[in-house]
Parts: sequence; structure tokens; C-alpha cells
Amino acid sequence: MTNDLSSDKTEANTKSPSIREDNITHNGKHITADSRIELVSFVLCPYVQRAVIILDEKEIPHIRTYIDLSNKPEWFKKISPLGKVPLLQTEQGVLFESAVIGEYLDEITTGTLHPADPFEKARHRSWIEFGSTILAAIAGLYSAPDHETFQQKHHVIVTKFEQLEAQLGETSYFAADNFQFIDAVYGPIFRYFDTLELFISDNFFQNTPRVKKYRTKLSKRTSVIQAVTEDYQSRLISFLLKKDSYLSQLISQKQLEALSIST
Ligand SMILES: N[C@@H](CCC(=O)N[C@@H](CS)C(=O)NCC(=O)O)C(=O)O
Repeated sequence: MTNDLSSDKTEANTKSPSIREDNITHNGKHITADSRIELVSFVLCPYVQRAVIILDEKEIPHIRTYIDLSNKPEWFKKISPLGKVPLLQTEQGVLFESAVIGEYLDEITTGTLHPADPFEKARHRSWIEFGSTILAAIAGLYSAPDHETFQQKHHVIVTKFEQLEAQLGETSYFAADNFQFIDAVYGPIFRYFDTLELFISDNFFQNTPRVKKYRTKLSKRTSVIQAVTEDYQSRLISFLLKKDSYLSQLISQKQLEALSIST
């Protein structure tokens, strides 16, 4: 996601640590409660949100640095192999790719957010990848230049939710009543719809009651709520408007006024 919203700021998270004692050395280096972990972030990035949610769920003290992706700082360009966020700076070096960062954060702390069973864990990882394809479809929707493409993307998203529906059982979250790693992926996905539904009358969840319930459950999770800044929605709407897409046209001046958002 590239955009032109300026958003440089750093925020320290000073929650109490829970670094796993039996995993404090790696390549001769120690990971301790005092170790500096810095997450390089972008305010609107759903992949960043995954890492933020895991950091929060596992109560990992860290520093969060927000950068402007349309004007990447030189220091970021130097350390980021793909020029993408999230990027995690640790005492041992830099990690990139949200899934990798999440796994690392899970492994250096007490307990795990993944299921113990190898197949079940692998199944979750498969559906995490699936989640990334939903994000791609959402980007396709908000970038669609015309009504026809918009409708096609809408159909792709609804079909993906139908596939997801078939995976969900009676549990509160994806596959358990406690929050797991995979739930950090679906929280940020569903968050988009809180904004999209302000402007799109088509229902995305009509045929998928379990997905709908899962969405509601995730929307109440503190780590999910706190994974974005307070001005997230107005920033997202500004971003959507600047796309100059079919959706941008649906965001009427009247609605913006009602939301107290200036263009
Ligand atoms: N597969 C990557 C995707 C990360 C990604 O696409 N990040 C976007 C922001 S949401 C980015 O940094 N894009 C670079 C740019 O816009 O220049 C991950 O899971 O971390």
C-alpha cells in the first residue's frame, strides 16, 4: 500500500515484559526484557497490525516507529530489503514479512499463540496465507476504476468469505475460544469493512453468518482495537478518496461532512 499521508511518529510501548527465559540466547546474543525491539510501521498497513496485535497479546515491550511510505526515510531504505513495513529491528538484526515477524515474537515469549498440533498449526498458516489474498482483493475493490471491476472484486471478496465460512465452527475465534495467532490476521481484514460499509450498501457478509460473528468477536478484542491509531478511520477515508477510484466517487461530500472529515 503506497500513499501520501504524512505520518512520522514514534511511540513507546512500556507494557510489562514476558520474554521466555529458556530462549534468551541465540547466536550468542541475549533477548531480555530490556532488549530493544522496534517495529517500523505505517498507520494504515494491515500487515503491520498483525505484528502490533501479537506484540500486544504477548505483552512485549517495544518501540513503534511510524513512517510515511510515500516518502520513505533514508534510514529505512538502507535497512529494509523490500522497502516494506512491517519491519522489526532487534539487537540481532532486522526481520521483515509480517508472518515471519509474528512467528519470531511468538517464539521469544512465554507460551504460544499457535495450536500445538502440527497439522492444525499448518492449517492455520494456510489460512493466514488465504487472509493475505483477502487483503489483495480488498485493495482491488478500493482501487477498482469502474463499477464493473468494483462488482467483480466485491464478488471475489464474498466468495472468499464463503470459503472462510466453511472453516469456521462454533468457536468464538477462528478455531478456539481463546485468541490465537491466526486471529491477528483476520482482525485487520475485518476492520476495513467498518469503513467500507459507510459508503457501500452491498452486504459482504449476507451468506456467511459465522464469518460475521467472527468479525464481531474480533472487533471487541482489545489488542485488535488498539492496533491502530485513533485517527485511523479518517486517515483511511482520506486514502480511499485519493485513490480516485469507483469507491472514491461513492464517498460523497455529504458523508464526509457527517463524519467531520475535511478533504
Ligand atoms: N507480505 C508483506 C506485505 C507487507 C506490505 O505489503 N506492506 C506494504 C504496506 S501495507 C508496504 O510496505 N508497501 C510498500 C510501499 O507501499 O512502498 C508482509 O506480510 O509483511
